[in-house]
Amino acid sequence: MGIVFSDNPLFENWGRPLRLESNIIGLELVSGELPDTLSGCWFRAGPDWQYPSGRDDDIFIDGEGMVHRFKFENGGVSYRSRWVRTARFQAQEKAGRALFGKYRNRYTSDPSVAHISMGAANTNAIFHDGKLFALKEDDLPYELDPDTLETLGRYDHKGVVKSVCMSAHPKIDTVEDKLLTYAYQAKGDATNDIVYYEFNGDGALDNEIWFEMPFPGMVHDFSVTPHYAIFPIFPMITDLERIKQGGDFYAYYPDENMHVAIVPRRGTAKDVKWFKGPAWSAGHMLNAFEKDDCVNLDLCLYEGSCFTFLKTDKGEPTAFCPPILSRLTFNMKQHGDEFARRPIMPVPCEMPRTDDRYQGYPISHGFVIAYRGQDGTSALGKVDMSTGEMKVWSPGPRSSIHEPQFVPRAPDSPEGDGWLLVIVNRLDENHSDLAIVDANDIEAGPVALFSLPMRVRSTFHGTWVPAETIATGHHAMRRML
Ligand code: V55
Ligand code: FE
Repeated sequence: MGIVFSDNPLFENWGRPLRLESNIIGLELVSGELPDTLSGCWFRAGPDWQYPSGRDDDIFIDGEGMVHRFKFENGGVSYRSRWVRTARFQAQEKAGRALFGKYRNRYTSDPSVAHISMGAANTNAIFHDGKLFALKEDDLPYELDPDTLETLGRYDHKGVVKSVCMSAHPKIDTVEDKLLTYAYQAKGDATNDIVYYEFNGDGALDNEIWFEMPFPGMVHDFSVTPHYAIFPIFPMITDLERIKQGGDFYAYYPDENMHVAIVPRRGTAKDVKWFKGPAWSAGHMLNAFEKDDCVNLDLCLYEGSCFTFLKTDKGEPTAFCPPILSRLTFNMKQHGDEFARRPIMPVPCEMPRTDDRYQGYPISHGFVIAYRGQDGTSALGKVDMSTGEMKVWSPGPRSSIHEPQFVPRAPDSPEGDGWLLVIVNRLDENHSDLAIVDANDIEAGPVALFSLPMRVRSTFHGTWVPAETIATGHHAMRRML
């Protein structure tokens, strides 16, 4: 029989499934010198494809999760990658073939796995309460051994979690040592329920707020400030009848609105303040902060569908629109439900990140993947949040980067003072590099550049975990306000 992937462009060139579990002890240093204060692990997650699906409609946000770890130790860097052995992965491994259907549509799966979650654990890797988790928003977290990356099993937060799934975009408060997270469609496919959870540093549930969205939309990411949790709900909607008939999990509804729920972190469902806007969308939030009577949310905003592979509710294709870093401003004292929007920076960008110690507070800089060509190349961008000016480090011709990771120089260094870790794809050379860039001077290029002998297949999101946090199980960063 053999393994044959479809001729979907998704699987061509850089997208070719890699399906490789790696262990490289000591990456090759190409140039520069590793800063000697870097000690810890960078965990990331991304999709790969365990088996060909036999369909031609696979999309890039599907595929079985692979966790990746760059370990910075004793002046060198090692790399390891492992599949997440989800229930889905194990069932397919046993059968020796793909059993699960199209993205999130359980009705297109093999009947033998109808009762098994489709969760692929492919979106993010986080660390809290001494545990490493691989996340996908349609399933509970999978716990992994941070040392071996072996899968330990599905995690329900010591039995307290009643939602059937958990977001892949929690916020970790690395100063208060808290996990702030949520689930959407939290009672199952196409349900309107959102639940917000706060967990303490010992994993105990500290707060839980349930409320309902106006429709079962997509809530891929959210944001937090000291007093609020902010949930943008986009008109990419799940229709149970459509998925039962084998249709797509989300359709884009251009005649619907985006909604934003601002939830007091110590409030209840009746304290939620609602705002409403055009049929815009976004995957990812940069940051939010409170100022005077307002909550500000900075995000990579699309004036339409953020996914070109989605169809509209009428089955028409969706138009491409660029992600523009924008600020939405919500006045918490006003009576109406409108909000203001202003662009921050004109260059399309995605995967926005910050010095995460300052999530929820006004920040001076954001770090992004900046898209400047149509040829698949990209660059590292550092955006000045007060002027909108962007500084760029371009990794060179025929190269692209993964989401950057900020690492503070020290637990108490000022905001934005630290390093950026960047995986660089050498698109024509079939391998990846690891660049370490000084966040204070990204235009100077990497202070250290390491080379891998193979590709790191594109990853979505990840987390830096200092060696001390891995050892103690607790986050111990400082915020200098
Ligand atoms: C997104 C990503 C996903 C997903 C749903 O970027 C939405 C948005 C990586 O997987 O399943
Ligand atoms: Fe994401």
